[in-house]
Amino acid sequence: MKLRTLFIAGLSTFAAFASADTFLVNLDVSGTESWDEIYDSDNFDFVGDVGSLFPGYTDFVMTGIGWDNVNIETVGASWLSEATFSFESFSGGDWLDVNPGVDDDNSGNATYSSGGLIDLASIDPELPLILDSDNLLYFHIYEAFDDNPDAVDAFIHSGTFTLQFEATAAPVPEPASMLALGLGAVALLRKRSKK
Ligand SMILES: [Ca+2]
Ligand SMILES: [Ca+2]
Ligand SMILES: [Ca+2]
Repeated sequence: MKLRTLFIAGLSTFAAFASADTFLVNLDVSGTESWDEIYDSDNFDFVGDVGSLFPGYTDFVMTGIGWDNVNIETVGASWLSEATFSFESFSGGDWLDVNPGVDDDNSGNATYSSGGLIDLASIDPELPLILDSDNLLYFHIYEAFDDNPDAVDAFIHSGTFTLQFEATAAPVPEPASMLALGLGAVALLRKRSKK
């Protein structure tokens, strides 16, 4: 079973920097499931085009993350700590894993919140996730230990992740080159009208 659900629920621009703007993306993970070990074909995964959410921007970096009301119910002998929410650049070159129940090496049902946005660079300069030039974010859920092979290890009954991105405005054409493009279009029209 592979669930593919559009879960990017909202977005907003909330700050401006000298050279980069900051954006928020909300991911609703309600109704997803954690199945097997990393990259297992049974796992929930999704590719989100961050660039399409913020047209005109480039060089996206995930600089912060938060989660709220993430309810995890384990199955069988699986532990709450094992459900892993993983974010990667599409090529897999850069990544960030989040285990909301990291302290709970036990089975059960529990709800987790980060208590706001976490500034990744303040924890480790290596943590901010740099997207590739395609601006694609690969999101998947996997089990740090697979207790139930080819079967669900945990249900995610509710939860929202908030991702903070910084990006820079894409270069815009110089006025001179825009004029040249305009003249080219006029020339093309004339050429066609002679036929
Ligand atoms: Ca499993
Ligand atoms: Ca497990
Ligand atoms: Ca499997």
